[in-house]
Amino acid sequence: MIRYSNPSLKLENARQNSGKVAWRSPSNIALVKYWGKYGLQLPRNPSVSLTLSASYTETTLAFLPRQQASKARFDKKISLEFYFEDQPAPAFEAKIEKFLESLLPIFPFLADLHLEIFSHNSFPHSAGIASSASSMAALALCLCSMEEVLFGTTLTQDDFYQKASFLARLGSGSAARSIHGRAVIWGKTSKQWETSEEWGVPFEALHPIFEDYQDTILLIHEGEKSVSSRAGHALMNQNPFSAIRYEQAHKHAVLMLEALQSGDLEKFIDITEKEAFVLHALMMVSEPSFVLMKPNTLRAIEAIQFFRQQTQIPICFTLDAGPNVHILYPKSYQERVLPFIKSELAPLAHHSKYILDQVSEGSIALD
Ligand code: 2P0
Repeated sequence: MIRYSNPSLKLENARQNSGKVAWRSPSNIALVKYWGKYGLQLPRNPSVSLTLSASYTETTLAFLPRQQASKARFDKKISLEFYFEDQPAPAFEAKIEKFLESLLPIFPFLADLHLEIFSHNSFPHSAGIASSASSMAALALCLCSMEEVLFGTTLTQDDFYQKASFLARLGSGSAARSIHGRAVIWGKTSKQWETSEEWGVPFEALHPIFEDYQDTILLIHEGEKSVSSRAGHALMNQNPFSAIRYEQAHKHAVLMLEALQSGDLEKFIDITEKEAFVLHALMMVSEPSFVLMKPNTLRAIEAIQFFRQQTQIPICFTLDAGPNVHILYPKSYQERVLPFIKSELAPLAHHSKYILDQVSEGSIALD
């Protein structure tokens, strides 16, 4: 039984049968990493993230009865046109089509519609910034809004976001966390916080220092990764260190939430950097092993740690599944940190490029 399935959601029962909805969803950066999954995109350990703002996907979903669409496909379960950056994108379209097909038990009305999806990112596709989180979150929110347009509002706001996070997770695990703003937990934690493996929940007790925390993303290397996240997750099943890792991640999640609540930056930095290192260490001991860091990733890490030691400024780094370096620091230190980034870190980046990002409110509906 799939959660949220409702066979009565047929187009013949809809209040109106066409419309257009749009959402902007930001990317997120994990502090405690999701790496290893089971079943239907369920995480092997809890993860904790900060939601960003400058790096986002905007998605518009237009829908009308399949019978009325000139470009409708009647040979497929889902009739879809997908445009990325205003161009037809067959590879993405195939992925989205498969995803939407898997959602037919939840949204039976998809079978009777023709969908046009337009999506674009605020960051270049080749920048090496994960777009699956922001794009799947925006799509999931569009689907939930479409359901409201068709059948009226039946969910509370909290339940609406929970459902969107659940759907986003089915598309891409980390997308479950991009629905909400600020700090988000996904996966069961051992402490008092109410969390779920099926959707992300906002961390309500966040210390104000993190509400506008800075994340400057140093674009060390642009281009496709040699190993996809999907393949990386799968390799955790045979990784000899996986059991120890999952136990550690549970402990780190609790410690991280404590730091996020108390504003203890020493603890925050300690766990954040350990998590970045362990993620890449797990890749290096996978069978087969792989390395996603580049020489300049390590140079940047060394420079950040040296700068922290010299200045006592609470700056630290984290890494996603790729070579780019996320530089994290409180906004109040921006004036002292930016000259350091410009002079010492930017030269390590591809074409000296970096993105100034910060923690945000989360996804927003667009007109
Ligand atoms: C994370 N990453 O917690 C971890 C840390 C990358 C490094 O989640 O297969 O794109 O779509 O569920 O979410 C990247 O993996 O993987 C990821 P799928 P996803 O952010």
